[in-house]
Amino acid sequence: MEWLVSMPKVELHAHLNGSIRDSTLLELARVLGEKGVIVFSDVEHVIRKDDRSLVEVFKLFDLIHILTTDHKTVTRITKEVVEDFAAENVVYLELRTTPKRNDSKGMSKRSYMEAVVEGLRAVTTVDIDFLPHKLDARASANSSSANHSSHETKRKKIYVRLLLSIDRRETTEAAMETVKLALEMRDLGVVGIDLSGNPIVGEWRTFLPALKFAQEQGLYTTLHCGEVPNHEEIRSMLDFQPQRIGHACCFDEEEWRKLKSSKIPVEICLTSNIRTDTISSIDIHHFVDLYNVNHPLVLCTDDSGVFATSLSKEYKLASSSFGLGKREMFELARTGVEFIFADDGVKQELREIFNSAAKKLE
Ligand code: 6MZ
Repeated sequence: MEWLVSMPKVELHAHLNGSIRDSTLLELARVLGEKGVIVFSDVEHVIRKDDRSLVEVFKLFDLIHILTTDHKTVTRITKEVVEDFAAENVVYLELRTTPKRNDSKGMSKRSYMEAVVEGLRAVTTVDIDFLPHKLDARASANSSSANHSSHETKRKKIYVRLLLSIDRRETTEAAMETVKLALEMRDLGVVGIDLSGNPIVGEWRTFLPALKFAQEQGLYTTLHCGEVPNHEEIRSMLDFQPQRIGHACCFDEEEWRKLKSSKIPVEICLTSNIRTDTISSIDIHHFVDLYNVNHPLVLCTDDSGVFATSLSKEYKLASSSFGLGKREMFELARTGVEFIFADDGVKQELREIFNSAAKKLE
């Protein structure tokens, strides 16, 4: 496990509110319990439980959102989540979150996202690079000198970029609002749009106008695709040609063929799929087939808090379940760099990080 922790890794599928430390959730629940907003003893066991069905997971998210949706907390959890990923040598994190409006807290989708960005600025345990390089030449210069010094002082550095999620409960207008916000926040590190939320809720065609607009405007898109066997939707999503998809669990033969010929990279979330029973057992996980045919893949956590996992644990699970050694796991991590949504400058810097780590493997 030690080498999997120390190896550089990229995380491309992590939901902010799914990645919160249990200790933070319990602390927040205790405070709201004291204020009489919730009954702490009712929620404590829900937070502590780590084996949930897909339906229970979405109930838990509703509870988490009650605990976290104020500006100060959003800033806090963002900072903690980034620091936790950096602590296990994630060198590039694409963090996704659903911008939320909460009138009782004076929160708009924009102010929610500003609180997230505040959380990125608040990161202290590592150097963080979250602004696009081409728009911020000075930051880039600073970051490369920080990079240089980080090499000398061994201070860690993490690149973070943001994806704004559209929740499947939302309307076309609300989805469009999220895409417009993403466009306005490109200079603050927003690189794309994700479609997520309970897969049995909502219709794909509701979100299509907003997703098409995002693509036309040059935002990257990734879709939760095939978490349930909705074949019309899966085919239509593949026709849309997003830059990546998440999960790809419930595909039929025709859809596998379509996916493989499309070469769309798949964000694989092993523990999440097993815990939610989307895949009945690890030895029949589609990772194996996709890996064997060399389909673009990246291992991800999905919700490290909700599923009590970490990216290193996901690598360990893949390594032990599928018999992959050190070199193979390293190459798997390294290819993830090719599927990131950040600009080519970041990609190049990440390739260099992996190149120098590769020398130590030999
Ligand atoms: C689909 C998921 C998900 O956006 O509030 N989310 N959507 N499938 C999954 N697999 C288990 N896990 C998380 O983070 C929480 C939100 O991310 C989506 C859900 O919409 C959930 O409410 P944010 O930061």
